[in-house]
Amino acid sequence: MKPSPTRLFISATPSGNCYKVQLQLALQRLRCPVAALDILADPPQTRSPEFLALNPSGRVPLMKLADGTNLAESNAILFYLAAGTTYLPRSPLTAAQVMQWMFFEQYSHEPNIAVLRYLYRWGDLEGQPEGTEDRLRTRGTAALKIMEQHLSENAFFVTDRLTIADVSLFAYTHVAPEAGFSLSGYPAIRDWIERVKGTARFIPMAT
Ligand SMILES: N[C@@H](CCC(=O)N[C@@H](CS)C(=O)NCC(=O)O)C(=O)O
Repeated sequence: MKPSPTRLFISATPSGNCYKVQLQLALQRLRCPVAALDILADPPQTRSPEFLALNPSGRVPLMKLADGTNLAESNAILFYLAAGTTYLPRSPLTAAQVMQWMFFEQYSHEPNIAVLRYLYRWGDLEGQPEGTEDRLRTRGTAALKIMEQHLSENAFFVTDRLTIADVSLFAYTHVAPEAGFSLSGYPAIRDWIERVKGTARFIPMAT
């Protein structure tokens, strides 16, 4: 038996990393009380001594489990929730391919697209070191091209149905236009976004 989730700490500011977990909970019909922290406060509520005691990296999402475990990192939380379900296939190779895309999301996608979205919506884009926007846009575009190529031959990232690789990548891809990434040149990504949105029990991200 997996200890069940007892509390999910999220950001009050709409965050793809937090939304991934909320979407996965909804897909699996799991209920969990949510606590929203103000990450824009000075200092951010994620950096309070109380929260740092739960997650020393001072970031959300963070999921508390019934056995007292505090689980951090959005993709690790997805992995935990999905273990034993069709959202994380059992075959070692297929599971590794799910991981492959989730590491891609955290290394090549999220640090560029999510960071640029944050700077566009809430941050100080003008105050960033010269070349920041160009660098994030070039790398974010490279990630979108890799996704487009893969999705032009596959309905979902790993199997013929949605896995946590899709949930992970969906979070910041569908809001990439908020960071000035037009999806008009990415028809396969746009079709995939509609497929994910059409999944039973899908919930939208807060705006
Ligand atoms: N790699 C982490 C990134 C988490 C992250 O960057 N969280 C942001 C919100 S999206 C946060 O907590 N920011 C507040 C802070 O850094 O104090 C994950 O996937 O969970």
